[in-house]
Amino acid sequence: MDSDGFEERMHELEYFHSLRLLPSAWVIIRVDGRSFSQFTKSHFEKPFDVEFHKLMVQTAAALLEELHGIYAYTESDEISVLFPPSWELFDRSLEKIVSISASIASAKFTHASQIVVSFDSRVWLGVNSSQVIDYFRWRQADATRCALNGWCYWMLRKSGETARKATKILDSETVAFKKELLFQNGINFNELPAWQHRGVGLYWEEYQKQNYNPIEEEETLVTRHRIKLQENMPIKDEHTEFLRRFLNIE
Ligand SMILES: Nc1nc2c(ncn2[C@@H]2O[C@H](COP(=O)(O)OP(=O)(O)OP(=O)(O)O)[C@@H](O)[C@H]2O)c(=O)[nH]1
Ligand SMILES: [Mg+2]
Repeated sequence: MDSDGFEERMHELEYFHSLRLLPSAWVIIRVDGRSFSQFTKSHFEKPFDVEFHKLMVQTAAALLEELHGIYAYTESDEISVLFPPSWELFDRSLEKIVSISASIASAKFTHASQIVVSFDSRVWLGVNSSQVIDYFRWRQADATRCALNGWCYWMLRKSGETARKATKILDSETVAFKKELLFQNGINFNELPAWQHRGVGLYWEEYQKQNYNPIEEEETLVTRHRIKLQENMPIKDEHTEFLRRFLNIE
């Protein structure tokens, strides 16, 4: 069959399959729920639902575990997972990384919620650790912006505004106006649960476990790893300090 190079010509048209992530770059995969503004409307509390948040945390943990990430951050319907420059999973094949991360997220969320959902996925590359810090500061700022807009949007809708009018008001108003709007309606934005406006982080921590050794007939202490959830994310300089612990392997 392959005598005329047919097989080879067909493979050549899998044009992107040989594409690899830049060697030695930091890698972040970001998955994002597809059309979640529609699907969450009928299944979850607006603008935020703690059950939805827990599903996102479970999905982030699955990605961290299965892809061997070092840190994950989730806010709203998105999850970012960080990998060190030495990460070599799937031989750094772009197609594999993007498609498998999207399928892990879709499968995990669907299985945990019993609602069929899908996630898209993309790759971000950073040439040094300060770009990685910038990346997570950027996503945290996005969390704050989305939380403020989400709270205001539903406040305006409840007070009788149409979807179009509420969106128009939010597009043109300042942060101060939006915070004041919430305040006048009994909500202090800065006192909302931190996961809503700062997102949450997940990382590996070491712990000691008692282990019985039947040959030696004695108890020994062994070191294991488990995922730790950072519910109360630091901000500004403290956020940078917090992130540095994952970046000292460069
Ligand atoms: N009800 C509810 N919705 C949420 C919650 N967290 C996130 N969302 C929704 O998820 C949406 C995420 O925004 P986008 O990713 O920009 O919107 P999308 O509809 O998923 O669009 P695409 O990602 O482009 O497919 C928000 O606008 C919210 O509507 C939550 O806790 N409760
Ligand atoms: Mg989305």
